[in-house]
Amino acid sequence: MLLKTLTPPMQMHVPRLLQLHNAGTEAEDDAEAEPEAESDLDPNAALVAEAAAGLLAQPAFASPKFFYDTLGSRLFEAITALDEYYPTRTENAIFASHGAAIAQAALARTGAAPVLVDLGAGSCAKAARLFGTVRPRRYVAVDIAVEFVTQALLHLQRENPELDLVGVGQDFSARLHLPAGVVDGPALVFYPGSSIGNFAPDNALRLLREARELAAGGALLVGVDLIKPRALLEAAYDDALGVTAAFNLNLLRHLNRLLAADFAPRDWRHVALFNAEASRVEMHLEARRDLQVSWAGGERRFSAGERIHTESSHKWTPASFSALLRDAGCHGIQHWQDERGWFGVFLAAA
Ligand code: AVI
Repeated sequence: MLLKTLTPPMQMHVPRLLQLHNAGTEAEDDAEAEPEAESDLDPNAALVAEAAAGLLAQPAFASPKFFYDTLGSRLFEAITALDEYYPTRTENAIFASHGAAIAQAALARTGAAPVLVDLGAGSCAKAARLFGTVRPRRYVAVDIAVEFVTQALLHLQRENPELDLVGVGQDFSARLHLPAGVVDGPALVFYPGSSIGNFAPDNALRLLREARELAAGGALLVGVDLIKPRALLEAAYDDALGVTAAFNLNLLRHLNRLLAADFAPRDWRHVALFNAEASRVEMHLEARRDLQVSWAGGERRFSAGERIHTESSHKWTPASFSALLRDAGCHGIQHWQDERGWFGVFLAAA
């Protein structure tokens, strides 16, 4: 017979989970604010209004946040395992080779035991790899997907029973602003995965400024995809297996649910191209034929070849991203990159 030895349960901190959305936090700050519109109070109504406005725009667009329903999140996980999609594995390799040096340099800026703030935390796996070297006294996971991050934190709590864990549900694409007291000393604000590239440069600057303020004299640690030959970039966003195409087309299924729309994914084609002038890979959905799409409260005709712009993924050089960090008020910038110079991990004092 197999006997299991059971160890007594360890003392655990229960993760604190704070669910916020940006309109709510702004209203708290501004007692004189106008009464909020219905869409400011109901995050779902705000998403519906945002999605419908994008479909009616000329040219039409949809925010990349509409990729990430449950299937979309799984498809993104699959993308990170593709041969063509180099960013995730290259960033991992940089941390594997230089993780100790990066942590040491970060702690030189924040002091020992910083608050570690993880933007777009998701499964929390990337930040968890820093726990051993950075030894944060608190880990704050910020993500729009509250349920996903809650599950991840509950799992992390079992592995790290002594660590103070906080989850914040927030769409920081509009504004990054955490509740008072969550960051109560120098912080290391971690934004991996080249997600900063999904912001247009003026918005990336705004987010970095907010992250610098949040770090309160600590530091920012940001993963950034770098410019490389067009063929490599376009293959990374249009893989041979069609996983990225499915990820892009799945946005239409998400809009169907959100807006009660009648998009037929088969009527649309995935397009990925490098726009060298704007230094970004763009993803679009292109109508295969003349068609009409309807949703609750709206409709639009699309001609064959007409596109919905679904994502821009900006690519930087070490010099241009360092300049952006300086414009955001950071200093003491260092960066580590892989041997091919495809991806950079930037550390900056806040
Ligand atoms: C999440 N983000 C950094 C990815 C990117 O590379 O821009 C999203 C993605 N889109 C297509 N493939 C991956």
